[in-house]
Amino acid sequence: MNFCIVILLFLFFSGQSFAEEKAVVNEIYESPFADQAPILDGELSDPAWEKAKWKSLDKLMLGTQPDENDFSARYKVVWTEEHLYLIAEIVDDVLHDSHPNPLEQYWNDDTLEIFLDEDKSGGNHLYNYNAFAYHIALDNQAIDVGPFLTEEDQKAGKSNIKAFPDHVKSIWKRSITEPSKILWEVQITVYQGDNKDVEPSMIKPIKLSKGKEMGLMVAYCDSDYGNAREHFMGDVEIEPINGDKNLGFIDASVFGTVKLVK
Ligand SMILES: [Ca+2]
Ligand SMILES: [Ca+2]
Ligand SMILES: [Ca+2]
Ligand SMILES: [Ca+2]
Repeated sequence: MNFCIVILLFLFFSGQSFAEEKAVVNEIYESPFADQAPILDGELSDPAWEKAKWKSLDKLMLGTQPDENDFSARYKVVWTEEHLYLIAEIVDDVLHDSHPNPLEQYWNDDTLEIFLDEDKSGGNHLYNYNAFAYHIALDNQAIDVGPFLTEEDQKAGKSNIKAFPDHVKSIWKRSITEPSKILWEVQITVYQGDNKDVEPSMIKPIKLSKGKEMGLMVAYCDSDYGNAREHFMGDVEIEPINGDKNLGFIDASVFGTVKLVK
């Protein structure tokens, strides 16, 4: 074997093991049980929210680092047997929706994005339902992309980008005293996360129970002007690949972990 090839192979494999060694370990978020389910009204008044800890969306995944008036946010999660509940407290100076079609460039408008991998399998979920990336838009609709279409479906003008009204319900409200601050309250019905090649209608909701762990990453696409987001901020420290941290929309392995506790 050529000496240069041996050196290159050595560098390749030693680089791989180095990357594995310094892999980021994110803390598990412990989500408390809600004796009383929160009421979806964009307010923190439910007793259940008092039991949960805040987690910040302070990790830059794409674009430039915003100052705290441009964007800052934190969230909490609680659960019942029927639903996962999330509330996000978001400071965003400009709310902007430049693509009125909910199915068009939904990641380039102001969007609360919740990545959920029910069975915590990790792995590719871009064009399947191994995990969901719910893009919750300012109109409160949650959008994600699913499996590639057959040629027949494409010819019939069908889309593999879908809204998930049965999975996600949400409402947001501005603070009267601090108008650039909004509270966004979300109810998620958790659907099976082990489906790779099926239609959403074939995926069933599951009941939640104490001790369950799921893959979870929460993020926000901040778009204040123009037709693209300026910042994409999340709650999970991601090990970059070739400098790229925007990996969550493809690979569920980069998500953090939520553990349901009582
Ligand atoms: Ca509430
Ligand atoms: Ca902003
Ligand atoms: Ca999965
Ligand atoms: Ca914005």
